[in-house]
Amino acid sequence: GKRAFIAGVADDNGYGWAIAKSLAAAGAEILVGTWVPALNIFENSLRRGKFDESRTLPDGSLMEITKVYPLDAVYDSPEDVPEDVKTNKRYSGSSNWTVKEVVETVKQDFGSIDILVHSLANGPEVSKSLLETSRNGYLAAISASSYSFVSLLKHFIPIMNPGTFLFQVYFFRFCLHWFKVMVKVRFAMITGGAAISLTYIASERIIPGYGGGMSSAKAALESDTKVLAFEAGRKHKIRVNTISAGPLRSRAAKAIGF
Ligand code: ZID
Repeated sequence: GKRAFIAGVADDNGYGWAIAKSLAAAGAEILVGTWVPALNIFENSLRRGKFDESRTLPDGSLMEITKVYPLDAVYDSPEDVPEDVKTNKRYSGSSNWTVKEVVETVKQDFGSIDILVHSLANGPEVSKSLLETSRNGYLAAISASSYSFVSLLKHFIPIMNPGTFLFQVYFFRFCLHWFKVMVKVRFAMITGGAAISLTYIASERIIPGYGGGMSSAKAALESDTKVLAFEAGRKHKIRVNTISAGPLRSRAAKAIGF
């Protein structure tokens, strides 16, 4: 079976949770990365069975989350963490939650993963129009929503199982009379390591209300997906994609007021 790490699960309302369930139903082992300030509530709710109903898979069994990793994807390594965050009560109770440390811990625990899911975003000034957005708000949106994917992929790649290229041959027409066989050959990378993130159409079209630099962050995420697919595909045989999501009443969407 495959092993998936899903970054950005802190309750049972978001895309991360739904993706985790689909992967679990398909037989994958599930690891999740949960934002440090949300960790306690999430773990307590899991333990108390609050998610048992929504953990139910199509075959009636419950999705097992093998391990929950505390994660703050705006910090790459401990040196990047400012003093006030380090000493913050919500952070000081957990350890090894920077991207680099999370990947090191996953490596120690399991050795490798096959699937990386990035289902996280944060824009502190999302309710402000772009014209009203401060530099800090803009950079924070890009850091949490775009660079977090670059960072997670960069750190996970060394422990991601590479894909293999497969020749696919289709006989899509066979005419006995003429002995005419038309063959289509495709050279495709269809197995192994894959990374995916979630984006939003506000990257391309004007969606009033999706402010604070979040539209910019999604535009960066989409462009990065192409560049990273090229780089990670060539060098490491890992696929990189993003899905432009429809509306889902998650915690993040409620914060935007959508
Ligand atoms: P969610 O709240 O379940 O997930 C976001 C997670 O990110 C939360 O668990 C946070 O704790 C976590 N997080 C925030 N900051 C950090 C950090 N620094 N480190 C680690 N974790 C952090 O919300 P979700 O499921 O909506 O979001 C998942 C992904 O889907 C995000 O990339 C969204 O931008 C994306 N997405 C969601 C929607 C939606 O409707 N829910 C849409 C498009 C994309 C969308 O906004 N019409 C109107 C709106 C939309 C689509 C159509």
